[in-house]
Amino acid sequence: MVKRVLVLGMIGLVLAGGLARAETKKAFDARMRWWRDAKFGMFIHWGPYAVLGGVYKGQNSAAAEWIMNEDNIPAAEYEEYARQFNPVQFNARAWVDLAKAGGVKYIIFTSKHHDGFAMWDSKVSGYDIAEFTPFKRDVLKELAEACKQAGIRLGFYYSIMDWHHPDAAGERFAAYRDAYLKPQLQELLTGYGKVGVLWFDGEWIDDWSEGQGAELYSFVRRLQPEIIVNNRVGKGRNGMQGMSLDKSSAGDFGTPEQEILAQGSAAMDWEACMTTNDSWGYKKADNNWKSPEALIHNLIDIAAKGGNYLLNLGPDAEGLIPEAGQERFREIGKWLKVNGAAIYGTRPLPEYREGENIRYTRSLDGKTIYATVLEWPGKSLRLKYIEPKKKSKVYLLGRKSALTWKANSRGEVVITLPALLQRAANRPCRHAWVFKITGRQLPVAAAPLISTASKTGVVRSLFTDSEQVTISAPSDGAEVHYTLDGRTPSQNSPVYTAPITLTEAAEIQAVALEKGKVISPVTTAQFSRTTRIKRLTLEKSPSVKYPGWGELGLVDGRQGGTDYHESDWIGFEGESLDATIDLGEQKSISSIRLSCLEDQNSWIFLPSSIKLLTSTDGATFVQTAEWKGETSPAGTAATRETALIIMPKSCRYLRILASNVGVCPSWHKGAGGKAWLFIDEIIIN
Ligand code: H79
Repeated sequence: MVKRVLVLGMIGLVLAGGLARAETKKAFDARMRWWRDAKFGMFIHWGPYAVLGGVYKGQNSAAAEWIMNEDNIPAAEYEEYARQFNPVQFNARAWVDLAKAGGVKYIIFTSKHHDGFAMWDSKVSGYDIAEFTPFKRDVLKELAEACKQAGIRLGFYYSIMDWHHPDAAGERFAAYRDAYLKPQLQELLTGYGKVGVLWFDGEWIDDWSEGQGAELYSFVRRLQPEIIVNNRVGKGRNGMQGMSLDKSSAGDFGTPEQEILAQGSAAMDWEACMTTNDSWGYKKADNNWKSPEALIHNLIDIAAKGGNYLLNLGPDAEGLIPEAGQERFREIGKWLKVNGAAIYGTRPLPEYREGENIRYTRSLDGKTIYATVLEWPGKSLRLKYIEPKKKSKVYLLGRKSALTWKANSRGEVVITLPALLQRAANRPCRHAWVFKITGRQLPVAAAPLISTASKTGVVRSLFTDSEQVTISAPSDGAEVHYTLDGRTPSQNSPVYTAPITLTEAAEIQAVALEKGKVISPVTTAQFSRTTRIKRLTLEKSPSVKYPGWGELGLVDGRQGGTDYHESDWIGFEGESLDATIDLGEQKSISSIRLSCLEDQNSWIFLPSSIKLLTSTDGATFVQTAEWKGETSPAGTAATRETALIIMPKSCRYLRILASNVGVCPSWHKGAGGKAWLFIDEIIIN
C-alpha cells in the first residue's frame, strides 16, 4: 500500500483540535496531556475473524478482519464461526505484560469491529463473547482489570459500521444508532472504569453524518468527560485519509492509517495506526513482519513530528499473540528502556529532522534536545540545526559520561564519538542512538512563514509573470529580516514591512529577530519563473497527499525521481490526469513526452492510455495522438516510464488525458482498490 505521506503547510491546517466545542484551549490541553506524553500505544484487533485466520473454505483470503465482507460470508454463516470462538489461552495479564515490556503507555482494543461482534458481556445484544460463545468470559473486564493493575490506559475501538445488525444500513439506521450503538457505548463507558480513548471507525458509511458524529462525541464526553475521542467519530476525514480537513469537525485527534505524516507540528494531534505485519486481525498466511528496526525508526520519526504511534497486534483464535509480534514489541521496549527520554513526554521542534538519518525531539520545558540518529554516524556527529550554549553538555543515552563537543566556525555542533563506541558491541543499544544536548540552546521559536496568494507556507513555487509574497513573523514582538539572493539573513538584511513582488526567480530567506537577536530558524523558499507556457489547468484535482508543486510543477523542467515520496510527483488516487495547456500563442510542437512513475507494490501504475488533443482556439479540440498503455510484469517496482508522442503540429492549446487504470488489477493484493497515477513532467518540444 502506498505509504501515505501528507505534505502540510504548518499553518492553514487543520485539525480536529477540540476547538469547536465548548472547551477552552487550556482545558483541552489538560485533557490531552497524558496522550500527548504517551507517544506509544498498542492496538489489538481481536474478534471471531481470528477463528478464520484469513482462510475461508480452504482459500487464503485477501482479508483478515474484513473477511466477512471480502469473501461475502452471510451473517448467519459468520455466526457459526463466532460460535466456535473459544480462546481458552487468553490471558489478559500476559497481554498487558507484553505491552509493559514493549514500553507502551496505552492499549486500544477492538470492543466491536465491523463484523458487529461484541467482545464484552453486552446486555444490549446476545451477539457477544460472553453469551454467544462457549468461552463465556468478558474479555474487556479482564483486560480493564489487568491494565489498571499495570498502570496502562485502556481505550476502546468501536465500529459505527456493523455488518451483522440488520438495521445498521439503510432506512432503519436511526433505530440501530439509538437502540443498539449508543446503549452499547453506554455499557463501555460505565462498566469498565476509566476509559482513556474512544477510537471510532467505520464512519464512512452513507448513513453516518457530521451531525450525528458531533452528537455522539458529546454523548461520549458526557459519560466520561476526560476521555479522548478520535476524529472518526464524525465525517471530518478527507476521504479515507487520516487528518480532518476542517478543524471544526468532531474529534480530538487525526488518525492517519498505515501512514506517517510528512510533517507534523506542535499544534496538531495525530496518531499513526500501523500494522506489525500486513494485517490488523490475525491472518495465518501473513508472515510479512516488519523488522524491529523499521518499527523503532517509525516510532522515532512519528515522535519527531509530534505524533503518537499506535502499533497493532492480532492475537489468534486461542488468545495467543503471534510470537513474531511479541518479539517485536519486546525489542522496541528494550530500545525504549535506554532511550525513552527522547520519546515519552517530548514535543516536536520546528525542524523535525536533519537529512534522512537524524530526528529531533525536545523536552517539554525546551531545555533539552534529543537528536536521534538512525544510523551510527562514525567518528563524529555534526548537527547543523541546534546551537548549544557554552555550558551545554552532550550525552549518548545509555552512557554515563558526557561526550566532547565543539562548535565549528559555522556554529554547528561537532560531537566526537570515542573509539570504543566504534564497535557495535560497545554501544548502549542497537537500531538508533540518542544524543542528548542539555542547556536551553534551541531555536524553539517557530520560523517566519513565507506565503503567496494561493499557498501558506511555501517552500518552492513557480510563477509565470509575477508573484506577490508575504512573510509573517512567528511572534508579535518579532521583526522579520530577509534576503532575496539565497544568503543567510541577519540584522543587516532588509526588514520586512510589506508584500514583496517578484518578477524574477529568487530564493527568499527569512529569520525573526527580537531586540537585534535572532530568535528563530531561517525559513527558505525558492521561487522560479516559467515562461514556457502561459497556463496549465487541471480538470481533476490531484490527491492532497501528493500535490507535487502544483500544476506548474508539471512543466518546471524537473522530472521526478524513482521515489514517489519526492515532492515533484503529483499523484491521482483513482483519478486521471486531464490537463489543458495554453502555450500563449500558436506554436509548432514536435513531440510531447509524459513522465510517469510505476511502482506497483505501492499501487502506482502507468496510465492505461494517453490521449493528446490540440486546438487553436481553446474551444474545439481534435485528437492528435494516442499512446496505448503497456503492460509491465506483475510486481514491477519503482521503474520510470516515459511515453513519447511524436506529433508535428501547430497549435496554441494542448489537452492531455492520461487515464488512470482505475482499480488495482486482480493479481494485485490491493485488487479492487483505487489505483494511483503519478505524473511529473510534461515535456513539450
Ligand atoms: O480496523 C482496521 C481496519 O479493519 C479498518 N481500520 C483499521 C484501523 C479499515 N477499514 N477500512 N480499511 C481499513 C481500509 C480498507 C481496506 C480494504 Fe481490503 C481493501 C478492505 C477491502 C479492500 C484489505 C484488503 C482487506 C481486504 C483487502
